[in-house]
Amino acid sequence: MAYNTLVVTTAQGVQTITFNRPKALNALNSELLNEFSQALEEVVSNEAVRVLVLTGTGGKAFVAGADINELARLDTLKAKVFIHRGLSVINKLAELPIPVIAAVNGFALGGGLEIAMACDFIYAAENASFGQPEIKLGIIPGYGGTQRLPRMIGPGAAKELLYTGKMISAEEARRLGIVNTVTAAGTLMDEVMACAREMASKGRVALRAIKQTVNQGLSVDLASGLRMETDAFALCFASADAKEGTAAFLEKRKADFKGGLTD
Ligand code: DAK
Repeated sequence: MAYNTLVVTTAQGVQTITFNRPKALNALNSELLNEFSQALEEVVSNEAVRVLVLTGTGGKAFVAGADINELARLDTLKAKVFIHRGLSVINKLAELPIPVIAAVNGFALGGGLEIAMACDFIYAAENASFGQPEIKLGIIPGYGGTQRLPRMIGPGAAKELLYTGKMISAEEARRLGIVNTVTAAGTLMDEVMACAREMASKGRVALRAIKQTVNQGLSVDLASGLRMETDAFALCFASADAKEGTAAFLEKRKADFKGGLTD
């Protein structure tokens, strides 16, 4: 499907969705949110996609937040619709059954950082910058920033960013634990793709089980999380990929995971 505000490409099991409103630094307007929601639906229904990568068009921005032109026109009732639409997209992203990497190539501000944090992890170009500037607009984050950021970096560091709205560099974001890897600007996508292809070559059922167990385990006590792990571990043995992985080891060959969801 063709989109106005996104570019979608797929190669070797890795789909890349590029936010594409360069004149507005890829800010999130209603059209982009609607198209992103549709693109995520298509990812869920396409078994050939094993890993998703999100990035922004141009060298300047991943996503510079919600579109402030639209924000300025909100009243309370319109804000409710805006909240509902935005949250359902972020939840859909966070709950995708495949790994998602945010390749942050520039500004990741406000809703842009919130999208990146809803991915499984973040790679950033050295020129990228991060922040939750909502406080400067007299509002607060609405796509999970008050919840995901403290869970990621602890309440003290998160509150400082949330209360001041200041921007931090890619290197500072790595030091705080927001970003896994910082790359040279020109090599970001190569490094992200190498990581994505590595994951895409693994068993789909096991990847899904790890993602769900880690994510759900973070909001329960350790004993409950360990029980989830036990169930997910057992479930993996229903997959052809588990048989292939163990057989390949014993036969001293490289595993060829097909990624099927059933035996
Ligand atoms: N919205 C609309 N246009 C934007 C934009 C944005 N967020 N960010 C940049 N642009 C536009 C600029 O207006 C400019 O357009 P023209 O003037 O050329 O037409 C163009 O992009 C280039 O920007 P600059 O000229 O400003 O470029 P600079 O390099 O000088 O500065 C910057 C880059 C990223 C530092 C600056 O553009 C900036 O501060 N942008 C705004 C960042 C920001 O505050 N983002 C919004 C955060 S608030 C909600 C859920 C979520 C949210 C809200 C509600 N609910 C559930 C209700 C989310 C809120 C946010 O994300």
